Amino acid sequence: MKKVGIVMGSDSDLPIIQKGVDMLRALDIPFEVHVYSAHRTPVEARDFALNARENGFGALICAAGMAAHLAGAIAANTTLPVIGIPCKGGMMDGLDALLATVQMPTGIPVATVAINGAANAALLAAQIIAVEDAELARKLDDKRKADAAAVLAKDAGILERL
Ligand code: RP5
Repeated sequence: MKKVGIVMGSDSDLPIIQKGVDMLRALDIPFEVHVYSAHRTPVEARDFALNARENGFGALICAAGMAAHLAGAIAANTTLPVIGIPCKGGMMDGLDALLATVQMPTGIPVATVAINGAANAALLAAQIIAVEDAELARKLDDKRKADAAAVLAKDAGILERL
């Protein structure tokens, strides 16, 4: 199976990506986690992106806050699908990172999830990998069913909680 790469701009982003790591582990998807900054380590970030396909990655997740250029900088150097997680924090509490991540120029797409949306980023990466992996697609179907059953169980019990 192809790996998912998670890159964060700083180790201070670690608590945010934890839910994504947990999701990939729950789905038995191989992954790597790296700290590369678009600004502080631009050469390492570029080299990671340039080599990602031949290194066995199928999708990349990039988490960064504030002037969040990491996902775009990675996407500029690979045609693998790149998913951006804008991280909460800074003066604008993540809105700055959301806009920096989502407003990509035509030709270099970044699939941007919600601020701190690491679980959805991992699920989207899983769905990308699952295009060519029937077993993983089945796990994702099972998860959808389990999630729906959990909501319906709450529906059945909601009156007792009022
Ligand atoms: C961004 O700046 C990082 O992704 C992080 O969200 C934010 C702050 O980084 P540190 O100053 O904590 O290293 O580049």
